[in-house]
Amino acid sequence: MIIKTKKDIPSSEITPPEIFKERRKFIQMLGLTLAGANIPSAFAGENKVNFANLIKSTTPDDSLKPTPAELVKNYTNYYEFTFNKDDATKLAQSMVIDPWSVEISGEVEKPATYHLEAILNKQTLEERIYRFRCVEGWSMVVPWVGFSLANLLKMAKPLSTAQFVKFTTIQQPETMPNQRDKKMLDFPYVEGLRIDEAMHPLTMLAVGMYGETLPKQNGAPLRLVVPWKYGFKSIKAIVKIELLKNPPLTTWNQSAPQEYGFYANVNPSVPHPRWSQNSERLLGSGFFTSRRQTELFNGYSEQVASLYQNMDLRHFF
Ligand SMILES: Nc1nc2c(c(=O)[nH]1)N[C@H]1C(S)=C(S)[C@@H](COP(=O)(O)O)O[C@H]1N2
Ligand SMILES: [Mo]
Repeated sequence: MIIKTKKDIPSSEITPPEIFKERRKFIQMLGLTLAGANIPSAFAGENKVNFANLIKSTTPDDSLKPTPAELVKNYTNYYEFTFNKDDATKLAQSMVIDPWSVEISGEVEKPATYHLEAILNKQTLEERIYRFRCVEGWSMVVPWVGFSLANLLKMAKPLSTAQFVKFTTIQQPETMPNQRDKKMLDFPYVEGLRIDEAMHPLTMLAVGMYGETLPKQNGAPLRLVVPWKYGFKSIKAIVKIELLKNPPLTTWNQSAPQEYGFYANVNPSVPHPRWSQNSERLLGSGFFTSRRQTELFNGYSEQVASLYQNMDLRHFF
């Protein structure tokens, strides 16, 4: 079992019963046992309540109803395996994700390679319900479980020269057919953020969703989630995080620079060269339901617009 939790919060008294129950369920799903009355602290807690409130106050309530889990688990983009959204669920099951470690290097005081357990032992997991908008024009609402990327980056002590963060997906050609055949994209899959985007409190690393360990097809055991950017920025199965002076070359930007920018902020007024980004099909909303209007920054303007104050978003796409 790859996911361990801290065992140092003494009693259930401080936790509202609902959350305690969910936490118990989550821990059981991870195959962990509760030692006596001790509650491992790595799930939910106060953060979950507070964070959910924060998000709900800035997005319409009805649209934050989570998309049915079965849809999210069976309609995935994972190009290392397939270009077909229905097939990754099955194909990704051959991935080997235990043991798992993540290298953090570059412009940091303390470069290190951490076992995933060591990372999680230092984190309090939170559930965060985020909108997720793919550049192809579909969207979903997902209750992710994870922690702020900033928490992990701080462990490595970034130097003042660290201006960008580069993320790399695992190379596992034995289980990933399109890596073997070198099809369509240059692998490994690489993504990147500016340092202030990476440190933003909305930016998270997810290890679970819907109160369960992250399914392999959704990016297990560790993926990025950046809710105000198009889905391709939310890179799966991360094994390397590098802090850099200069912007990294990212997979989609490199393969089609005129179609996929480095920033890739959700923006209904900047069309993809081949289709409008004005609206989206919310998964599970039904055949006869009209498409929903896509929002600037995917609805997170209040939290992130200040990051782009001096940029013309029509050009930096
Ligand atoms: N390594 C890797 N990460 C990836 C992808 C991929 O093909 N490989 N697809 C991206 C795209 S295009 C989207 S929309 C989201 C989809 O996440 P989901 O399949 O969990 O819905 O993952 C992103 N992260
Ligand atoms: Mo996507």
